[in-house]
Amino acid sequence: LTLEHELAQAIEQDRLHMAYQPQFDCQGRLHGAELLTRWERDDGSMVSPAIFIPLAEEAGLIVPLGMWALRQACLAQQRMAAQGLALPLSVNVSPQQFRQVDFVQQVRNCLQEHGVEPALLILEVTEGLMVEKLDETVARMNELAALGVRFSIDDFGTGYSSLAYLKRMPLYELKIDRSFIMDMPDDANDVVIVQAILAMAGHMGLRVVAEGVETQAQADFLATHGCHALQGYLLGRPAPLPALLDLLAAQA
Ligand code: G
Ligand code: G
Ligand code: MN
Ligand code: NA
Repeated sequence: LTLEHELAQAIEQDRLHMAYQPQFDCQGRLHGAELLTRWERDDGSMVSPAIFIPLAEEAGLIVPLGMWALRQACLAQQRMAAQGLALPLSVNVSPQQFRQVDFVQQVRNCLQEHGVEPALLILEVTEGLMVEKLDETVARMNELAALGVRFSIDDFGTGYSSLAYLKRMPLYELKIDRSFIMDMPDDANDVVIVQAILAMAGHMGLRVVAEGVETQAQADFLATHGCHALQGYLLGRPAPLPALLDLLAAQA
């Protein structure tokens, strides 16, 4: 059995797992969570998403995998609602999934079936989405935004997005890539880049999440410079849903 076939089976048989990484605002309040797919093989070994996400993209499995992830977000919202809780959840959407003709319909159905408020769903897209068919991309984003779904640009700063294109998109948030956060605040170049992103986002009315926050010095710098939310090992690792529900219930 090739790794590709194994992955196809794991998706089909609902044997992937979802991890939830919390995001906190700079006052320390839980503000949202990102869903990160995990794959444990039958022999108990974990396959890194750095391996299986590109594999899924090459094998055309990213569409069913992405749908599975979207459904996990809706199911998680259902569970939270049952406890009187709500928290925006961010799901990664690869360009291939976004470009499916029925993507808008799939998202709409998934929200409706689970009775989920669209504003509680944040779709994380990458700058790779902007490389081609920009008019179609923007039109589709607008359709989803009209439903109330929100968009975040993931790994911001690492791709090829032109700022002119960014301005045309119905965006809610930018996520500063971990590579810019890693060596802060010691690296003067990274400090300047992060400050520039924060200033630009502020002028564009966008919220900013910093990814990969691992040290208190990074968190302090980001809070001081107006970053809205922090995600990273300093604040919380990706963990199963019950851990997130406990965090949320504890501050309700
Ligand atoms: O923890 P981390 O190793 O989970 O994730 C590595 C990469 O895999 C990240 O770039 C993340 O965006 C991506 N990833 C994780 N889960 C999903 C998913 O459900 N769909 C897509 N498209 N990418 C994912
Ligand atoms: O979707 P994206 O490419 O942003 O995926 C986030 C990735 O970063 C996931 O692989 C997640 O497990 C990982 N991650 C989250 N927080 C940290 C952190 O503080 N440090 C490092 N090194 N990785 C992190
Ligand atoms: Mn992401
Ligand atoms: Na990212």
